[in-house]
Amino acid sequence: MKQKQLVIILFLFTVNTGWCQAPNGGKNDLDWWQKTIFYQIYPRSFMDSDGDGIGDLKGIISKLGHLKESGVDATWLSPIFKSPMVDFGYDISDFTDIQDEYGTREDFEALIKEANKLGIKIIVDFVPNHTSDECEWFKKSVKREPGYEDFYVWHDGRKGADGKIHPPNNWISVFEGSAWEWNKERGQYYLHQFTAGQPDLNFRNPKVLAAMDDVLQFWLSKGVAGFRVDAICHLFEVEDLRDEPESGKPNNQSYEFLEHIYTKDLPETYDVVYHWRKLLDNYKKENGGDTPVMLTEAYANISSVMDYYESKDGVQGAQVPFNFYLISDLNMNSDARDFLSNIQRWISYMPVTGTPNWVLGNHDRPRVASRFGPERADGLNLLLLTLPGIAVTYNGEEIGMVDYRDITYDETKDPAARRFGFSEDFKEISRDPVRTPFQWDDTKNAGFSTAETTWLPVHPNYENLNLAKQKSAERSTFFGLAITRDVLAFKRELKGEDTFVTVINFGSQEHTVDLRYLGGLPDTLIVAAAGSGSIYREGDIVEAVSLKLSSHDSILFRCITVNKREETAQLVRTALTVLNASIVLIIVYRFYRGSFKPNLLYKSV
Ligand SMILES: *[C@@H]1O[C@H](CO)[C@@H](O)[C@H](O)[C@H]1NC(C)=O
Ligand SMILES: *[C@@H]1O[C@H](CO)[C@@H](O)[C@H](O)[C@H]1NC(C)=O
Ligand SMILES: *[C@@H]1O[C@H](CO)[C@@H](O)[C@H](O)[C@H]1NC(C)=O
Ligand SMILES: CC(=O)N[C@H]1CO[C@H](CO)[C@@H](O)[C@@H]1O
Ligand SMILES: [Ca+2]
Ligand SMILES: [Ca+2]
Repeated sequence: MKQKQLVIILFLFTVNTGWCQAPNGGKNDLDWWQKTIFYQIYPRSFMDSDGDGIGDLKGIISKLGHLKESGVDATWLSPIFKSPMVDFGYDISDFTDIQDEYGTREDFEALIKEANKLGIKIIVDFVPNHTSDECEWFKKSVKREPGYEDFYVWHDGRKGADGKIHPPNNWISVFEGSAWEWNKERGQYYLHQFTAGQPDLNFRNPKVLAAMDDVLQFWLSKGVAGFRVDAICHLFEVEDLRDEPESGKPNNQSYEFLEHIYTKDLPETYDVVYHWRKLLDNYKKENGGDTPVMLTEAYANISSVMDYYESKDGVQGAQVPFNFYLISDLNMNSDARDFLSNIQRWISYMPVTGTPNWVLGNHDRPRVASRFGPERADGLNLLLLTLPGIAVTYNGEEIGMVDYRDITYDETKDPAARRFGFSEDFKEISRDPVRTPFQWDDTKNAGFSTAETTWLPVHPNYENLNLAKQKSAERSTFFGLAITRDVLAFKRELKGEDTFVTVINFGSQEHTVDLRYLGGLPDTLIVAAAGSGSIYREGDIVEAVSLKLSSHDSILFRCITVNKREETAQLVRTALTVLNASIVLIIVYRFYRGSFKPNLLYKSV
């Protein structure tokens, strides 16, 4: 029942909002990033090519075909740069080199080349807020080398009543405990909003900004299609280092203990984002090629998030300020009304020039199947892929992977969880359950690695839940036909379900086609969904023998037997009420300002 509700809102939404009309008149003037799926790869857990139990770049290259088949045309990689791995790559010691266990710069160049051959774009993670404490910049700053003295946020500390030196204020790190660490060599505290191994850069120093600009230029010149900007809302802190007020929540070590009004979402942050957008735009002006994109990660209130799109005066910012509200504001108990208002809220706040985006998962949050229930995973995937705008998903969600909650303390790697110690409830905090290796097939380690032990254990459910199994089920029913050079039609026969027919006119001319070429169809078909430019509306009944198509038409039909027709027509008129878990096996469509994009979804078992 819940899935039915989900689909109803999805359908109403896609059909009834202004988003179905392209504001600029055509569907072809959409830029590549406006009609794509961004698929996040967590490189450590995606595919291991050399049997050391850790995923790597060559592994990713070997699995690009999966992305292609899944309809993914842009992928963003969690950090692959040199790092002591205190926070699994989010502590970078060299922003322009590749971590040995992931490969080499040559491997990265090969990845870009191979991906581009398949029409897949590579986006890298950009972590500007902090470096590793093993970064050369930090080492130089510790030594107060000229030019680097103020690269980080240093402070003498304050003398307490006990006569001892204490941190300069009460700020707490996202990973708990004081956000300040004493550095003996320099004899000062440094700020770290994350682990002590991740000192915050001082963005009030123009040299820091320039150094980060260079990092962006470097990777652009290597052919990346853009950047996913990490933890952007933590970029600035107030200059006078005022104490933050208490929130009223318990546990004075926990991040929630304080209201983060002086360390998060500061107005200066936005200027940096607008500055980087200009850098990307200038890069394109000077070098041509596809538009480089910026995707920003900020968990913040909605007005703050919207400012990442553009300034009050229309200065452009990130094309994709991640919309985390499907993650943060919905859960197991959410119903159709909750989803609908959540979706509408984003649209209501978004600037008219913006493109909506929908994020369902990442390497920090429990998996969709674990958050909403495994039986709703398909419904949520369908929602994600059919909402207007950009879908952002995390590797493994396409097969409905679930969190592996039984990782022991000994096996736990996440620093945020390890600091709790054995006795504490590290499981509540750990991000490892969502980071287990991708489940490719039912062979050893789910086909991820030939190693005896993998860096995180493979979920034991892999024998039943894996891509190969889902694909073999999926493939058996595909039948396609190019009826004319312009018109692609295919039908999907699903066990125990009605048959679905997809018709796409790729051309700009009108056509009249005879769908009976597909074989085994009834004389009449019912329109289940149609693009905004179509003359058809859901619930319309057409003759299979002569189907009129307008230019660039795209229609999804449902085949019904004559005696079921009235009953089903009524249903379809209301919504695609029966599009439930099993029907996700069909190729689903993304309704985007009138353009359809087929995306292959694998059914979770
Ligand atoms: C934090 O709480 C603990 C336990 O309640 C207490 O002992 C400690 O003094 C508190 N620390 C601060 C800085 O308030
Ligand atoms: C959103 O956050 C910003 C920055 O912290 C704050 O100034 C603003 O008042 C907040 N708005 C709402 C509606 O809470
Ligand atoms: C929907 O899914 C259920 C099981 O999840 C299945 O029994 C049913 O046949 C499916 N189809 C329809 C049309 O409800
Ligand atoms: C979702 C995400 O990327 N989270 C990252 C935010 O930044 C911190 C520190 O760099 C990481 O630990 C998180 O994984
Ligand atoms: Ca490896
Ligand atoms: Ca900062």
